[in-house]
Amino acid sequence: MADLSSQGIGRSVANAAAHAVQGVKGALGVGMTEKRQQLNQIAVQDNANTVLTTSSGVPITTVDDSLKAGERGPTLIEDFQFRDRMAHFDRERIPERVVHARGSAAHGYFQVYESLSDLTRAAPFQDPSKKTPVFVRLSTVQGSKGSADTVRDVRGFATKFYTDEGNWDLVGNNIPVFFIQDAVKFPDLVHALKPEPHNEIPQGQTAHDNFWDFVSLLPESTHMLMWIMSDRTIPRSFRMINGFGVHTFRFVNADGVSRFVKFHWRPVLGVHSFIWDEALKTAGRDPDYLRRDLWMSIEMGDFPEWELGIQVIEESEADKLPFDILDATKYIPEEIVPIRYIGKMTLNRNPDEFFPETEQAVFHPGHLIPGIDVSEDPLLQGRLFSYTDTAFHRVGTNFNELPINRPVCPVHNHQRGGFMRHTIVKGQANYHPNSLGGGCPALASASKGYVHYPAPVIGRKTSNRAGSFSDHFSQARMFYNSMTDTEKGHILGAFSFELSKVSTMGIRQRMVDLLNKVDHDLSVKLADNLGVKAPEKSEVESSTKVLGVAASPALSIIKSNKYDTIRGRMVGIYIMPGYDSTVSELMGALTAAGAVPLTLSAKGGPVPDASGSSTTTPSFTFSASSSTQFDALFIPGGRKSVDALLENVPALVQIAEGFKHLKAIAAVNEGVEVVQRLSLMVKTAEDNSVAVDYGVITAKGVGTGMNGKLGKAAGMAAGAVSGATSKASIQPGGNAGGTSEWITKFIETIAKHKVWEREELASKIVI
Ligand code: HDE
Repeated sequence: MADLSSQGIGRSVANAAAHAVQGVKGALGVGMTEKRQQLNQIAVQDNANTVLTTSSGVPITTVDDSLKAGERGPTLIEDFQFRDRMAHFDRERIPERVVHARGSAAHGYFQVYESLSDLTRAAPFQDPSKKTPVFVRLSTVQGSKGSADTVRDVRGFATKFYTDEGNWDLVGNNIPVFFIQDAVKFPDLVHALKPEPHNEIPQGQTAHDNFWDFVSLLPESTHMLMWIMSDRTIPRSFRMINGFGVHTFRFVNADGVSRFVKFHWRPVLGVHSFIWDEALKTAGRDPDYLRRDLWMSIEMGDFPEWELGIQVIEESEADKLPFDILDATKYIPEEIVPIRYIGKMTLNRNPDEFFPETEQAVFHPGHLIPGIDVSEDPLLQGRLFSYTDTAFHRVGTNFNELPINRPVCPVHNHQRGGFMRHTIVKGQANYHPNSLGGGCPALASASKGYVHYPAPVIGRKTSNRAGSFSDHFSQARMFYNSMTDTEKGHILGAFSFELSKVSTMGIRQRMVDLLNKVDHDLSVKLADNLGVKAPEKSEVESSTKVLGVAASPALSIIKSNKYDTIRGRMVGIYIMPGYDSTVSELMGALTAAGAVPLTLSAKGGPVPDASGSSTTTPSFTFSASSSTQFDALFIPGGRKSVDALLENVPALVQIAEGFKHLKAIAAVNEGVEVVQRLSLMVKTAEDNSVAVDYGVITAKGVGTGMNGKLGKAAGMAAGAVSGATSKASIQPGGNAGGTSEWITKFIETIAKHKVWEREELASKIVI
């Protein structure tokens, strides 16, 4: 969504200016995190005003022809420049990650709200004035490195905290539970969900026989299946996903007191998802959609933010829970242990280069720091081996020396050698204890160094699984019961889509029978959709609660969101020559509210407005764009513009599709005819009135008559005055005579993300 309009250019100019300021501040290291300063010192180089050289530094005079014996003779092996270029090129690719191969990342910082020293001695949680540098990689799980972004899949949410006491990696997902309870099963899980071994199909999805064969035989995966069939696996933006540590970890304070802790990331913009048809279409139209959205928001200075939440459980209390805190298929409802939000993370810088930063980044749940320890969760335990093991294979023995993985604090140890070793350690003593090195590096004191929490270990060697890991359905039921009817409909739709792609009917039947243990009604409807036998109602079904909690509203995206901002929302404005002044008024108000207005038209180049006194250069043309790029759509007035729009099928299809995808739509003055032309079956405004019907805002007799910059300024000013449009939060009904009523209604509807009550009506729109 590179924004090529004048606004966009304006923004990039402002941005270039910001970058220039950043550059100066950078040179002076002002406002830079230690990590950025370190990267600038040890790795980042700028090729501007430089001479081309070989990798051994020899200035190169030509790169167009190899050295040959005669102009038409054979290439000479002595052409070291040829060999230098070709040999390195031949080895550019490293193995992709065995899972989570497709990902995007950004730099930023974390800041705690107040010291947590009573709970933990971990460095990021001590000093509220301290900005701890972070690097965050967001990924899908199943697809290969080049797969599409908006597939239905779990999202990885891996955060590397560069602290003064070493790197801490919180390597989580956007789903708080997992498929399996013990890591030993991970290779089977990944083989089942990945493309099938005989034909390497499908890419980037679980809708195939192997996956459903595996999970339908593995009741412990039922809770996770409910989560992945919910809208959480089709996110609208990486900026709008939760993050969860999944496992139970330990917080250990300076007195060595340990408490169990679960980690949560809550996006400031709220959790928002596509609807399935939108995600499918976007995967085809723009495989880089989520990567581009993250990149552009940061380039535009609209920095994504998450609050970090913790659920703390006294070790003595853990056994009172009706499920095992070491079982990663279980979630602790907020009703039982509230989430305390303790700090905020802001991502404010894109990588300078993808490969050395994002591709070579190694996240490892075993990268722990004093004050944070693991639990005996058997899923986590296995991960403590796998991540470094796979990094040695994928990146190399000395991966932690690579700039992106290197801690910002000093590293001193007796590790030596290994491929591509960077560090040169002076002195002869490369062992501990030593006297020839003055006993250095010396051991840290218990108060300074890492001390594993001496958790009691009870029992004999066994591969038996604890009985407390057994209940696979209560939480799956609690999750389903926490959904709104709209969300339940989406879960049924997702199971139906996925299992209708499973050719083995026995697997379909098995899944229906398994889900009968979660919700009878769901399994009966699914059986009907899949053409298999509907199961009998099973006994356990309706009763069980989780410690008295039958449903947790926090699990429902629709129930738990605040809908108080349109920050970072993309609004498509459909103009043709002759559009009226409502365009600038709306653009001003949207910009004031932190949204991104983007114009599109039939052709590129400046488009004159009705007064002919000002023009707008569209960001996109109708044929090179789609409504799936936008969160909301606007059709302005202007006789000539609307007459042309009514004849422009690509534009009409986009608007109808936006209606089908439950987006807020506004149309004013003559623009209302477009809504009527598309027979969207909604009530529209009479003369000099505003109407809102199924999230379609129409108005007649509106517009300041002021075009161009003046009109926009008026819109921004009005917006700021009425408070109906502020970056912080939208004041429903706020319209103290500032912003036009239709704009306020439009913005309130955009803030709702989707017009869920339109779902039934929209399903009748044929496009
Ligand atoms: Fe991973 N996981 N995983 N995983 N995982 C990897 O490490 C593994 C699990 C997660 O952006 C791999 O560097 C095992 C749960 C993320 O670079 C590998 C088990 C959760 C990422 C690996 C799990 C995750 C990975 C592959 C079962 C959520 C991407 C490439 C026990 C809490 C990190 C790599 C990045 C990556 C192993 C289960 C999250 C193979 C053995 C549960 C976010 O090491």
